[in-house]
Amino acid sequence: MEAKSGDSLTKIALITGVTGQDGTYLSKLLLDKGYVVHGIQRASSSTRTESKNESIKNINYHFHFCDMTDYSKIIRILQEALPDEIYNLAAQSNVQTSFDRPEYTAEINALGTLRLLEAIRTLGLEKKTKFFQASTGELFGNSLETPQNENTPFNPLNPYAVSKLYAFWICVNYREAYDMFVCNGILFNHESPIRPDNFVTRKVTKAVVKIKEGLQDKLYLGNLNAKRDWGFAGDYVEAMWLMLQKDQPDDYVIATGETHSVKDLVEFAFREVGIDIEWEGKGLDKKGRNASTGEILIEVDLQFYRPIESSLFVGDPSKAKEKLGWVPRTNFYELVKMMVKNDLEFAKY
Ligand code: NAP
Ligand code: F7E
Repeated sequence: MEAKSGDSLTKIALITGVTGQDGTYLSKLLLDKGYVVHGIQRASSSTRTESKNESIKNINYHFHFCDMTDYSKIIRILQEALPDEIYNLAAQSNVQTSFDRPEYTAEINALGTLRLLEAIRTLGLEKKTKFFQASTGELFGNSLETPQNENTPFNPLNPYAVSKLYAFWICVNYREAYDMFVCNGILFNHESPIRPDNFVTRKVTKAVVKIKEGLQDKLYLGNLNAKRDWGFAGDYVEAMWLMLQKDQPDDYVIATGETHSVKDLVEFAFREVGIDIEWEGKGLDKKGRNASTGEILIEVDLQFYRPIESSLFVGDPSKAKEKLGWVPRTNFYELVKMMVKNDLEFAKY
């Protein structure tokens, strides 16, 4: 099937997962740059409604209902949009959920990516359309190397990471086999005030504000010792765009290069509302007290532990810095501050 190719100076982008955290930031970034943006969202969005994404009010924004399982619909959308750039952000992106729904996770994350790549080929868009794949630092799993870079071997430790491993390699395969412009962004954790609260940063900042306001008694968490490399989503979508502006496709680690534990995150977020935390006990018996009142505010709950996980992630973004000129602008403390501030504002209404 041959698609007609438009010949306009205005660039056209297609974003899957446009209702998600990154989709929201990326659609704004591209619209601000003058792109026409086509967004794919599910008919029944599980996390957010379309009204949360301000971009949809822009006249250059067009949305399409489609599930990543629906190949014929994907074909029709690509045929209509004829995108210069595709950003594949749609995913079942929660690691914990992937243990409960491994097959669904593979269906969307692995085969969904394949469907998009095949649609590009089927429509003869290989030379027109550049493709960004939202890959993940979770690919590294229990890596012996710290920090992890583009040459670090993969060792995924959960169904989410395994599904993204397939997506990573099918992208490399289509790049090499069909000479397509395909980039993997190996993204480490990135957060924002619109991060859903089934991820630990938002769960913590929301709880901190509710506890401060007297609306919640305690915060129950899983592995407090896990260390993650947390950056700001607004910075990471810029890296996605930069990758597709290069002449040659490549894969890049996008990370801050710093790591912090969940315990650090909790301490810092509470400090932002004027509460100092003191810890006592070990493992499942570990508790965090309000240092002034002695009240127990944090407890560990086994249900938030994963069957297996890496205790330490930290990425090395040197290649992105050198080749893309990308550096993270927001550090961990600024990020947590931003999230707590947003939740405090929200608590007023
Ligand atoms: P997110 O907030 O969970 O957004 C995921 C998006 O995918 C949502 O728009 C969701 O739609 C959509 N989606 C889920 N299942 C779908 C389906 N069957 N058909 C169509 N759309 C579907 O994720 P994010 O944090 O923005 O992350 C964006 C991408 O980067 C994901 O691929 C994620 O795996 C990857 N990534 C994220 C991080 C991170 O720390 N944020 C790190 C590494 C990689 P609904 O709104 O309908 O649920
Ligand atoms: O967990 C620990 C948990 O769910 C972070 C996704 O965007 O980044 C994200 O995956 C850490 C883990 O994110 C709770 O065990 C402790 O060590 O916020 P999270 P994630 O699993 O790192 C990667 C790079 C992605 O690609 C993913 O799409 O926090 N943790 N206690 C907890 N985590 C949660 N969710 N809830 C807790 O109560």
